[in-house]
Amino acid sequence: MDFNIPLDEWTANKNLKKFIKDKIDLCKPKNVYLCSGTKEEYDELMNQMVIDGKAIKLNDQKRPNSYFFKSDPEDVARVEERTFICSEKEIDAGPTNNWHNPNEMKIKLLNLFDGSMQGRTMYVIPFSMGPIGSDKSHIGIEITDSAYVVCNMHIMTRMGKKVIDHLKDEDFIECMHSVGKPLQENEKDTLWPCDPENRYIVHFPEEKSIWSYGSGYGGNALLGKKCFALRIASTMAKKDGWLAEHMLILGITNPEGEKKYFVAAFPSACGKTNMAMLNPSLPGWKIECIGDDIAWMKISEDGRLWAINPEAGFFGVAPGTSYDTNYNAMKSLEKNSIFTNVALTQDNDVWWEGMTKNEPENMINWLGKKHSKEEKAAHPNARFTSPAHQCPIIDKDFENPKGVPISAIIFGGRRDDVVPLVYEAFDWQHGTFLGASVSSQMTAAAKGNIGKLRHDPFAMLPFCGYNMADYFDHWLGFDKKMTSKNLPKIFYVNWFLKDENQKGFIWPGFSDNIRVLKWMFERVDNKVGFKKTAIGNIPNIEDLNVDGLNLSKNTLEKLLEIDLDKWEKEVLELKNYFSIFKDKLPEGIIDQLNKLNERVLKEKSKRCEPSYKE
Ligand code: SAT
Ligand code: MN
Repeated sequence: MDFNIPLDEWTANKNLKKFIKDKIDLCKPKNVYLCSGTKEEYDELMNQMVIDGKAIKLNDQKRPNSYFFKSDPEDVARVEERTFICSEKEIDAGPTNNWHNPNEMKIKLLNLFDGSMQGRTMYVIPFSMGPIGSDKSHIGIEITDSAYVVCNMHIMTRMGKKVIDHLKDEDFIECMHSVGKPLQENEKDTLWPCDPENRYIVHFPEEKSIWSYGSGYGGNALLGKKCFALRIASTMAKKDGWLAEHMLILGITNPEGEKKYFVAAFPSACGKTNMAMLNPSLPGWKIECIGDDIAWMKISEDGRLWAINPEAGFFGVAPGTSYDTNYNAMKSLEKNSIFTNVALTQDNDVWWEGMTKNEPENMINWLGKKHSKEEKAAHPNARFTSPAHQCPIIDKDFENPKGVPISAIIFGGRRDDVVPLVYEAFDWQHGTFLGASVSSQMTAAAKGNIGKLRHDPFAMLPFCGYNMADYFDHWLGFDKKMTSKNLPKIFYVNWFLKDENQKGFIWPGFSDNIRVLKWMFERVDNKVGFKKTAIGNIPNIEDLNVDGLNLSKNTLEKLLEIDLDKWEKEVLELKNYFSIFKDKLPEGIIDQLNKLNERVLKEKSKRCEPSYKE
């Protein structure tokens, strides 16, 4: 076998050498490339893809060192229905995951991977999720036949020789990936090889391995992201007493210079990346970004929860991103970035719906055709891959191996009504219940009926690698591991309330969300009070800074309204949803649901009492 460098020179790790040799025997590649992680490597791979017609180099004056890719139109997003958790026991995957018998699945995969890299290069990518050497980081080895994956991993992870040097005898997560398109002799490659009919994104939690076949796209192929950092890591976290969460991490500094870190979990299409990079509208307040998608949190000796972002880049949705909606994301993607399924302008730059008010003339759409006004120029799930350090507000502790201490945990969803702008959990158990209750109305960005409610506990629905009921249990008991004075406070937010006629949003959102973060910041220090309600603690109206927003008293009341009739229905809705977990549903969740029900009914009965006695 032809290697770019001798395997023995590259690593002395016996397990790693065996892993690579076994996979060569299985996949039968033309040659093997052991990644160094250098800029030269990245440039060479990109150059070759440009020569092969798979990538277009963008205008260097406008967007230096950046590349455009268009995928196969059938391979544009994660494929949840083709994603499997192959735990030994079916019950350990739970009702929210697709389970398959691990032995049968292995046989299926071995068949698919047998010879799958014929005629191709097999790349070996050592990568660290989290700063190299941090006690919170973990190492993976991805084997792939896609140079596009290698280049994306260059941006999204710390990868290459430095990880190998660190690995020594340590363990690593085995990540196998093939686009599933072996090449016969003299067969010409397609521009985006994949096998949409045979996609499998498979996780073996007990042996901590990932096998992904048939897709070259995002979370299906960049195995460090959702597959490792969430699905496999969540099972590791459960076992070893930490948290692997689908959460952004931000730093918030008040005008007095005091700083705190918050994490937040939202289902898709709730503006998570925008919040991670928020540009505050309140003078003197500052937001800094640690991460926009994933948080790994462990308890340190001080009894506090500390978080790192396991990723090194942003893999963000392009459409809707503009200098107005997310200035810092736009700055992050000004150079050294990869764009997938966006539109190409006539001067070789990128464009997507929402980037500018007016559409540039003569664009090529994501399908490679001349753009016409009737069609979308960019695919709604078009993505940018950009280095995190290019974000103008990247936090100074982004690379800190210790991570950052977390003061508050925020959950949220998109709801026209029912859920107020913000409320605080009574305690950790109640906060866990809020996480378990996360639901969001669907937008056009997801498959399904627009407006329909989708339950997405902790925004982890497609990402929890084990039985979600056991995950609730892990959270319910997690407070015991921390010292009580340092427990993060837990909040729930809804930026998406609409007026009675369901027309516009009544909260301005975006930069003005700082006003809600400010209240939370001050709640953490008990500097402001709250009003106790049946569902949780809401702000006293005077504590919510709405200066300059021109909100009517009516609107303000609506933002913080708890409609008890609607909450009675909400309790039933939740009860119905939680029934999918059958007898696995932890007592703690049942208890919280019952208490919520009692509080709502009690409040309602108070409301019905005559306000005067005859
Ligand atoms: O494709 S990714 O999983 O990386 C992004 C997403 O779908 O959330
Ligand atoms: Mn995500």
